[in-house]
Amino acid sequence: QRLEFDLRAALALGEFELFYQPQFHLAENRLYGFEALIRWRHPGRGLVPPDRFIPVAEELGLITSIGEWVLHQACAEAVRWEGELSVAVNVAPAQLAAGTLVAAVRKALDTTGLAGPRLELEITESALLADDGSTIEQLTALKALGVKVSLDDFGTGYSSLTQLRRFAFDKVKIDRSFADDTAVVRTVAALGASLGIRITAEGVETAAQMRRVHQEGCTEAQGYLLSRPVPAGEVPGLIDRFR
Ligand code: G
Ligand code: G
Ligand code: MN
Ligand code: NA
Repeated sequence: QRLEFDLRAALALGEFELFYQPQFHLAENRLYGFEALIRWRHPGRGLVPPDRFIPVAEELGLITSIGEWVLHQACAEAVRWEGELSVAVNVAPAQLAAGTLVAAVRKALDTTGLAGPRLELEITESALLADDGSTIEQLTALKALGVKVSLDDFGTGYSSLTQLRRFAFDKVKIDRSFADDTAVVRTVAALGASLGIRITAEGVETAAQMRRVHQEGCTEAQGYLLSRPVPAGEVPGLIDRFR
């Protein structure tokens, strides 16, 4: 109850912030961008993780306005990073269902000056399941802006392969629950290679996993081994560390 009440005010009070986790290009052996991950800095509760409040925000109908804040904030912070690093933003299914995502992305790019190709949107397949055609249409319009579209948490749903045929995703992110499953990593990497889709291994926590996902053909990796998500202020230091 109390959480719901506070959540309604959080945006106006400026209590949200973005943490960033590095995304690493394996073949080129370099940092290429960061995934933005929202946190709620609540005065009494401390740092609230998204799993605690995103579902509530969805129920309360707050997710589109929070999502628009995330888009703007991520683009505004990324445009100041050194190099042409990309920023990946998670998009809730409700943002696509609302039909306002394309306008929100265009506005974020226009007001911050971030180039479209530096923005990646991470979509889960649940966003595509309910699609009446309008989701694919929006994703197509986003690609026309140069924005990249990734299929997130790949393998956890029950129709992942079907979703790959419905839209030309730029990237597939293998869910972190498969980080140790060589057969799955190898098969999805091979699928990506034959379809010309970049494949990210998520949840890479050990050097052995990193070697394996590289060897099996993933193009990119993300996980605690490289870095946990860090506050925006620590991003420049991380960029230096990866140079
Ligand atoms: O940040 P963490 O690793 O705890 O993220 C937990 C979950 O919350 C992940 O599924 C992630 O995709 C989701 N998440 C993080 N930030 C955002 C955001 O800005 N918008 C939406 N819709 N989901 C997010
Ligand atoms: O659903 P999505 O892939 O957007 O979620 C990202 C989530 O994964 C965030 O909660 C992030 O903190 C978490 N995460 C990122 N790297 C690792 C990792 O190496 N191990 C684990 N257990 N979680 C990770
Ligand atoms: Mn994600
Ligand atoms: Na994911």
